[in-house]
Amino acid sequence: MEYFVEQAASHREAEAKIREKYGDKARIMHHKTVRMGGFFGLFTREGVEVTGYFSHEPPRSRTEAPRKPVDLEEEKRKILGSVKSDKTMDLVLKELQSIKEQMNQPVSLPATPAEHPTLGRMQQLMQHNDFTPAFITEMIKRLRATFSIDQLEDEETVEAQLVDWIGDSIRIYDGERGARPEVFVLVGPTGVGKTTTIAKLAALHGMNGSQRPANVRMITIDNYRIGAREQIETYGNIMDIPVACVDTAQEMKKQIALYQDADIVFVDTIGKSPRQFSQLGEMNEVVRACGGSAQVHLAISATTKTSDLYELMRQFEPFGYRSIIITKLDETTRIGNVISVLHEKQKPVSYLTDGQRVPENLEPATAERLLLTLEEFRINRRQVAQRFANPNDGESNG
Ligand SMILES: Nc1nc2c(ncn2[C@@H]2O[C@H](COP(=O)(O)OP(=O)(O)OP(=O)(O)O)[C@@H](O)[C@H]2O)c(=O)[nH]1
Ligand SMILES: [Mg+2]
Repeated sequence: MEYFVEQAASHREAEAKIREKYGDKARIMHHKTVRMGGFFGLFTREGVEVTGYFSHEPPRSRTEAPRKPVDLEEEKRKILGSVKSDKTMDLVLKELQSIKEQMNQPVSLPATPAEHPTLGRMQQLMQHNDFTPAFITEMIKRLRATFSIDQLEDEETVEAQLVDWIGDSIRIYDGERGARPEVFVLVGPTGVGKTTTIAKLAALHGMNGSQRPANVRMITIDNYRIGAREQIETYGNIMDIPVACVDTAQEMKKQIALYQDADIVFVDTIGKSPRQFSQLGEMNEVVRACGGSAQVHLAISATTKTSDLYELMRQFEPFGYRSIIITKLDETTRIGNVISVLHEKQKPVSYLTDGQRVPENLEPATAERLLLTLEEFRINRRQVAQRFANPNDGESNG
């Protein structure tokens, strides 16, 4: 490799000069505007100074074996021999540094280049579905390590594998049974659909249409918002399920004790934005009064943007939530960011909701249902159903 510094009146002229002198393999590293010509600073004109290098080696083909480690001393001698002026010394040192870094890379890199068109397409598909950069990087790395260049030509197989891995990344909450009554608490930000989801859950478990109707109760600690109490009481009246309202930890303890005969107690909570931190703390006091065996679930809307998901999950962490309920799946077509963040935080999903209708628009979470929302992926429904159908099927309806 040899270095050069050339000056010319314009960039185009400099490039032509370089091509003529050093050929097509010449590479430009740096260019800057300089004053040229004149006498003692007078009558100078503006021009460009271009620094670069050219190599005598033939370019590497894509299928060529990984390059052998560079002999650093040899390269150093060659470069120092070719240095024409002090100006290039900095660039030479930088180039040496990069050669050194190349040497520190593992020599046995996978034979598959990152830019294989199939990998590019998989990346685009994931980006289109709003998967996070960290998730995309993880999956592309895995594909690269799994498939040879030849195998990457079969895009359909690669895509099917990617869909499987996305499915595998989704954890499904397998519930906890034993405590009686089972206390199911739903927390989450304002307007995410907590009350509607509590009503849907109560209907799913407690109404006559259920396989085995359970003895269900509802408690709300949402006494602050105008109309909140009426909202849940209306559902209770329609479904003939008792509803109690509590304000304090003391009242919650009493109410749970009164409901000892129930199978499941569903607890609706105050919709607070995570920024209203102190109120979240107060609410946590009341939630704790539900007892140690209460299961807390966090409701998040499928439309939440990635940064808010991280923030929400962090702010509600003190509640010790066991699973996530994804609401409003009907309001977005791109949920890659939700799948990515849940995977990163290793949080399982328990239920999905996809509309306002009670109780229809609720179902136990399955990776299958989430995979079917992916846009533009070729999804083999039968294969996905076989592999990712509800793991809790066959148990009681919840
Ligand atoms: N599109 C759609 N709307 C929903 C879904 N779930 C709830 N909603 C609607 O979202 C709005 C808010 O629902 P609520 O159940 O009152 O939400 P919340 O979290 O209890 O609200 P706060 O108690 O005020 O925090 C209502 O209009 C619901 O009908 C859903 O899955 N999809
Ligand atoms: Mg509510």
